[in-house]
Amino acid sequence: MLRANTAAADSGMVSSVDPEAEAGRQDFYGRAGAQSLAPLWRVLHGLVTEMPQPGCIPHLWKYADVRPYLIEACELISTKEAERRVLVLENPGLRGQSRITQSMFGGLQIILPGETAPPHRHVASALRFIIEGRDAYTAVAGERTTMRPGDFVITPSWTWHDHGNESDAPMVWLDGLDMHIVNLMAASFREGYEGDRHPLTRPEGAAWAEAGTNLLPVGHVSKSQTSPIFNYPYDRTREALDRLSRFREIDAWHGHKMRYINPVSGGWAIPTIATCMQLLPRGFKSRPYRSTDSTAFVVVEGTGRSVVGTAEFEWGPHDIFVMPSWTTVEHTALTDAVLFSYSDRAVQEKLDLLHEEKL
Ligand code: GTQ
Ligand code: FE2
Repeated sequence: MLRANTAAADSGMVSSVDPEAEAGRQDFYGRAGAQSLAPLWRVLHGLVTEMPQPGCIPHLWKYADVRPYLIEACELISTKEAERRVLVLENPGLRGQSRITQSMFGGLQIILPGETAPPHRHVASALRFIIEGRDAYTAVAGERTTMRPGDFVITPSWTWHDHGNESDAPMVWLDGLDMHIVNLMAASFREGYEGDRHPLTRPEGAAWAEAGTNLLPVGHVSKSQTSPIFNYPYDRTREALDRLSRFREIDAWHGHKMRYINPVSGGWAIPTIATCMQLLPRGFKSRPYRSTDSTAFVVVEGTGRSVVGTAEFEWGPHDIFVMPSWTTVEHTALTDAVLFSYSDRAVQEKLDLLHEEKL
């Protein structure tokens, strides 16, 4: 916002104010400023912009370029010291702010065999999207889930969570968090937990048994707006996409695209973060699309090309790219391709802010 203001001020686009007449107002501005007052007319159009002014820019992280840095980080710092060994995916338009888009955090976390990442909890909600390795676990609110590539895992707001890798290979996942939304409202709390692990109080698979098969226990009471399912396994998602593609007409803008939902409410799985998985069949070329939810994509399978605004990205498995707000995107799938994505759409929909355009 500040950046947009400054840029607009430089180009004289903040307002309709006559720059020549401004000279005679400087004394007033000085005295008003001393009373913590400022003239709106100098900043109005920078505050209420004609269209979205995303600070983030289109960007592609090739996993092959990123991975060596993750491995090197393992030699430099332990999970104990780091708490979470994560390299933040910093949008080049928003350097130093730990943002993949204006509103979303994105990072790649690596955990080696035998390591644990200590328990803590925070108001910010997190998603994990598993990229590499298999059979490490995360424990959330006393229940473990074993994670495999393509799984979408949720850490709901204010739930204790710790991670561990008892497999024989490194594990890497994408972390997506909403802490910038939480911080916008100064609503963040965080708490550490003494010890390496939080006690397990439920058997693995408990959440899935309760809510994973379109059944709920009689008398079930939702504790929050977050989905009670905290691991959406990739084999189920992939099968659904495959079956869909055999009988449903394809969407010209999105291919075969599914939302991850909270089965209790039908709403988004995480109340602040919209998450989707889409299948783009080989040869599919999407029609141009734009929306106000800046979106981060993770390539799960396949290869393709995306034109995002004026940028052109060639992507393959594990690559990550960003589509900024109100920036036109067109995807072309060179092979059958599967893309995971997340954005602040869940918030924008609830607040009636979302706009989209299908060209
Ligand atoms: O794994 O708990 O990338 O709390 C940032 C904050 C990961 C986590 C992040 C976190 C975590
Ligand atoms: Fe955390």
